[in-house]
Amino acid sequence: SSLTNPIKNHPNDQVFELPPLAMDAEGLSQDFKHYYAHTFGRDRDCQSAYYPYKALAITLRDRLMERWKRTRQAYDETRCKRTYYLSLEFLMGRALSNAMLNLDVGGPVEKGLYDLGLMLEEIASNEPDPGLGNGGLGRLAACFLDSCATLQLPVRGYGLRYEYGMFRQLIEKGEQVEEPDHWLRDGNPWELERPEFTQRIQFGGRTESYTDHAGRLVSRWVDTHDVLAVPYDIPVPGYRNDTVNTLRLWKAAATDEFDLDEFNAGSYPESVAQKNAAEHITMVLYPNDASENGKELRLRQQFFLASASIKDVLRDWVRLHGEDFSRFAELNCFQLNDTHPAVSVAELMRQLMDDHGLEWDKAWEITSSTMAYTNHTLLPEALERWPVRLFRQLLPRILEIIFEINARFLAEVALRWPGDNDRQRRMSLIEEGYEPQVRMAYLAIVGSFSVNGVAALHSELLVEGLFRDFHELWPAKFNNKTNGVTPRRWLSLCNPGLHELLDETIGAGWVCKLEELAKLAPHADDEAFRKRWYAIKQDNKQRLADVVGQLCGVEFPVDALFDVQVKRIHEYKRQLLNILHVIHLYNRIKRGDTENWTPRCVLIGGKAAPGYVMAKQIIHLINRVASLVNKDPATEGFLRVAFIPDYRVSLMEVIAPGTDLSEQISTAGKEASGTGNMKFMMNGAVTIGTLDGANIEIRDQVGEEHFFLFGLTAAGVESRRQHYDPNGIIANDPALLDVMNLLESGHFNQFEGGVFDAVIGSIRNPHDPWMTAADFRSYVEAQERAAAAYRDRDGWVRMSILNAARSGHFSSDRTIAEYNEDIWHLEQVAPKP
Ligand code: B1H
Repeated sequence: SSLTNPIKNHPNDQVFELPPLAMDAEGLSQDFKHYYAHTFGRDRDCQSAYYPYKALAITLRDRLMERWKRTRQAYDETRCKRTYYLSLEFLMGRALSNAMLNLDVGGPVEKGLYDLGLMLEEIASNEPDPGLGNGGLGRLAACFLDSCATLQLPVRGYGLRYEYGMFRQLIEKGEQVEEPDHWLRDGNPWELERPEFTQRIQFGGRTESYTDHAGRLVSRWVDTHDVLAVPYDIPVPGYRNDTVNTLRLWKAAATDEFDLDEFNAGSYPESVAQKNAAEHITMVLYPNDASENGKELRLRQQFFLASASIKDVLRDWVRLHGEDFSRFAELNCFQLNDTHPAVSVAELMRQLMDDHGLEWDKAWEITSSTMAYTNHTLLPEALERWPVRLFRQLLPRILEIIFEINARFLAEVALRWPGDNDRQRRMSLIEEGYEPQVRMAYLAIVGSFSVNGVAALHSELLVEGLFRDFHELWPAKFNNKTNGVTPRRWLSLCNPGLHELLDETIGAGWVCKLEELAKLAPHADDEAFRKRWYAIKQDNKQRLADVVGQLCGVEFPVDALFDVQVKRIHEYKRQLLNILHVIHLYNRIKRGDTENWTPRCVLIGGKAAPGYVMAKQIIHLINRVASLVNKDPATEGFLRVAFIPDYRVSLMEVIAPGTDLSEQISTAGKEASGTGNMKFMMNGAVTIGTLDGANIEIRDQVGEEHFFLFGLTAAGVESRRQHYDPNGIIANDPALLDVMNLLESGHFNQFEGGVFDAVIGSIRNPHDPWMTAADFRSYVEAQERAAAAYRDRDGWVRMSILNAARSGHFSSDRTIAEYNEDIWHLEQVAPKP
């Protein structure tokens, strides 16, 4: 198409040199009016709130655009080393306020709009919240891109431009209902289509061997059904530093070729309609968090991302360095966000050999020194395995390469442990059996020079358990990178009240040097400071209470303890334990056991994967408990419970600042890290939690006296398994017995016989992997300590201040600095002024 035709008469670059755009209120509002009236052709009669948003977005995008080009030029001209963050998910959240913060134009924009009689906040609320991710893993990718741009590291994100992101969650009669999220319907002002960088991706077909011009017998992939990959670039601005990095998202498009046989048979419409199938690849995000589903379309998505991104990188390499790949590994690194893009290992081999003529050893040398893999979970249900049969059908050339990698790898294992056939079987990239499978995590480990977990405990458990054999073979490959979150979105943007107090108290340096929050600690002893801290928290709680009122129809009084658990719904995260505690509190109220009571508002939110029946039942139960508790007059002034629908990034921006008590109560050893725990801590919430994931490091930082710890340790969980007796525990704990009796009496499902049998039954199951009953007693006691602590306002506010003060370690700037120091080795590159 003309979009992809190369230009012959290249205009002089100076033609496109433009003076910098105005950053003051007047200049910004001038542009805003121009886009609103001239570009979008709206006037005061337009009733849609969307156009003012769009005009403002384009106004800001122009300012990013200038800096974007200078950043690209700086990277090109310095020939610097680069890293590519490959991920099936990027949960970016809203871009507008982030762009304003990073460009430092918040004040002028607000004033410019105000002078036009417009309210910035109302306009900004019209931006859809792009949900191109499930949860922690996708949001981590977004925080990482933010930190890379802020640290001026040449890192580019590669992902998929899903037409439909994470489903919208409605609650009907207490149950989750999914609605498609067509987030692109009104266009996306933040993306820039780049059809000139379209790539052609192969699927299907077969391999054949032939003799190349050098007389070597080689393999090639033929008779393929190709799909085009069209890139859309999203700007990723750094914090006030003129760097704008790129997130490149691929959209699938049909080629303009016809199936000639069908065409000639006269089935023209059928032949055109077939093109549709190609475009399905990037239609929808798979809504599973921490579990795989093994669908063919998902493998297509994975290969589509891997192939398009690697082709893009190699084309750029050839543009700058020609066909000489000898320095490629020195100047490039791919970071694999879990095993979802792990097929990249084989695909880079394929492109180096089949498209660029390298021999195996050279290609392997390059591949295995450019790939790095991050593992995000130990849960067996999340470990990706693809049937060999599916690979053979969809990616025959890739399968050939995986077999060859495996043969060479197993030879290495045999050399190190001669005759240890069991070990070879354990470590093989292919799991044998009725339906042989490719183990994607093993492919990622064998093909990478670095393998990391996402919190200290998680990384330890990886090398002691799942990856033990590989650790024995290559101990130096394995490392830890404890997760972090960006303080720009998760403090500066979402908590303006606290932001202002911090600037005034310790200066503005904390935004990029979050360790400086430590300077807050002495102020915890200052009564006047505590008063201001408390006032800000109460304002934020009111803001949250307003949202809960609107979305749940439940009134949250702000003098109560706000107790919050928001995250994907999963058995291992134990929302069920939370609700057992709520029922226990309800029982206490009913029996009049309310002396020295701390009023409490419990908020729970999160999506269940649509096919995860148990998770959906848990949501149903939470809603039933909430409505019963809230409408019982006995609970007035003591307890309120709400389930907040459609939990997402923009809601967390209101929830984290308004929370007193952060629930991080997973079964120890199961939550790889958690990142919500860090967002709460930064905003001055105190954690009630188990010794799991990054909770352990949070507690180390803040001190045990400022953290409500409960529950078995990871080792304790494993040793208890053999003789776990939940029924004995229930029988011997009157409080838990009361809770179970109320649940089992059908009190929460009158006229809906049996709907909660599976959830309730799981608690009594001696094989319950999540051991909910085992931790109940200790959880209730920790909750009692938290409630008592909250009654001592000064003590609580001190604790809140110290939590924020010691959260500096959990900035993703620290995490990314470690990735760079230990894995990427990138130089900082600043754009020229
Ligand atoms: C995490 C996932 C995940 N771990 C499969 N694994 C998916 C697995 O679509 N899929 O197939 C999607 C997501 N997500 C989370 O990663 C961990 O559970 C958190 O503990 C961790 O904080 C987060 C970021 O490292």
